Amino acid sequence: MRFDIFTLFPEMFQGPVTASILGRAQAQGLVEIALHNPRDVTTDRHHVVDDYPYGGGAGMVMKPEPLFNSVEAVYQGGPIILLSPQGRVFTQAVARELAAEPRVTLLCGHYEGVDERVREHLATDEISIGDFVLTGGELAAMVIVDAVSRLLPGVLAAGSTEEESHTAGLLEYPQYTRPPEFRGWRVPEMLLSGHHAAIARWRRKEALRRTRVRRPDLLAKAELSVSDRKLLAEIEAEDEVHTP
Ligand code: 9D3
Repeated sequence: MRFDIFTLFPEMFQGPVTASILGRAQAQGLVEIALHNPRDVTTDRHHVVDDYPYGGGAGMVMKPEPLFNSVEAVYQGGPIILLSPQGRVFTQAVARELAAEPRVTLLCGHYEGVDERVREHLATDEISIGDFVLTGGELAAMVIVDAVSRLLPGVLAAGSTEEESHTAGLLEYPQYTRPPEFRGWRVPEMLLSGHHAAIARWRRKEALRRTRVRRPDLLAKAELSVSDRKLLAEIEAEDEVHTP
């Protein structure tokens, strides 16, 4: 899969795309990340990429021409996503949608925004990563590249995304590693028992318990089996004992 990222600050991407799992995925040829700076295609003396907003107001707006020209110079199909606070919110479902594309183009805005004609006539999609304000679309683009790349075949160790589909829609169960006692805090005895079926049941129950407390919104949407309902009933009964 290939990502073409258009940004005035390509250096922001150096760490995240070369390190760790993304770095290895690129070295293996599973993911290709091409960075493009719209400033490089400007032909005016000062390589201007932004200008004052028509009608006045604070801040600068990204000019349409450098973005259109730089995209058109390399575009070979696929969605053109404008990262913007006004886009549809990025979720795991959107990540799965994008992972099915052979090429994705990401346009990073900076300053107070981009000329509306980019949104109307260049972008095919608009995505936000959540309701908080960033200084630009670069970190949002990195979030998307990371979340999408790890879904591609071969990027993660075998089995990692398998377990994910099994626990989809729930928070994760607590994890422990050695030592069995650290500063007097013991690992739950169940996990040391070697009783695989009982461990699986304990983990499922703790995932349900945690989701119920922290993300009741997720629990309401989750597809629960009959045994999940039984575990939840147990959790609710345990709760009765502790709440006066
Ligand atoms: C919401 C504030 N805007 C109205 C004054 C101005 C503005 C601030 C910051 C416009 C763009 C930005 C930069 N943010 C992004 O480009 C961005 C973003 C974000 O801020 N939050 C979540 N997702 C995204 S995707 C791109």
